[in-house]
Amino acid sequence: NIRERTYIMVKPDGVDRGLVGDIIARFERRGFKLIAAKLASPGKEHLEKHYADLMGKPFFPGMIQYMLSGPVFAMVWEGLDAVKTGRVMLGATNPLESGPGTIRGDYALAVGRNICHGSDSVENAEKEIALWFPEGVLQYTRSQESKVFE
Ligand code: DAT
Ligand code: MG
Repeated sequence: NIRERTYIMVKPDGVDRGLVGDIIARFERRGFKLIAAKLASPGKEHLEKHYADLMGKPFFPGMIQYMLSGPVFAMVWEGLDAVKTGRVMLGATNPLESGPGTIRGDYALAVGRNICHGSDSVENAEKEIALWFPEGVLQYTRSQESKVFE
């Protein structure tokens, strides 16, 4: 689906380390279309909603504290197989298992400081987009679309 959308977020460590531009550039040059983006300082309740599936895990409180340590950069990217391809570009959850060339494999070492978030299914992507962008996303056509998609 060339209209598939995924929610990608640079976490506080990534923003603090100045990696926002690089992460945007990777998705742009791959051919994905940016349809929403903002710097945000979500509260605890919002983050607990985002990570609701992980509530009860031993690392959950520490992970929420880390997510509250500074602003995040929230984005929605659209394009062919955006969810799965986005996850491949991020790398494995544990950066020690992320291949070089992936965002986590290039910039991170610790699972609790892994720089970025990406939706893990189309269904969760739609939920996350609604949670982070209640104001909606944009629709527009790029001039080079036919050079990127068949
Ligand atoms: P992902 O972010 O790859 O989708 P996830 O949804 O399973 O991974 O977990 C969300 C985040 O929680 C993950 O990016 C980092 C943190 N996390 C996961 N497992 C962890 C662990 N064993 N120890 C510490 N933090 C962990
Ligand atoms: Mg996840």
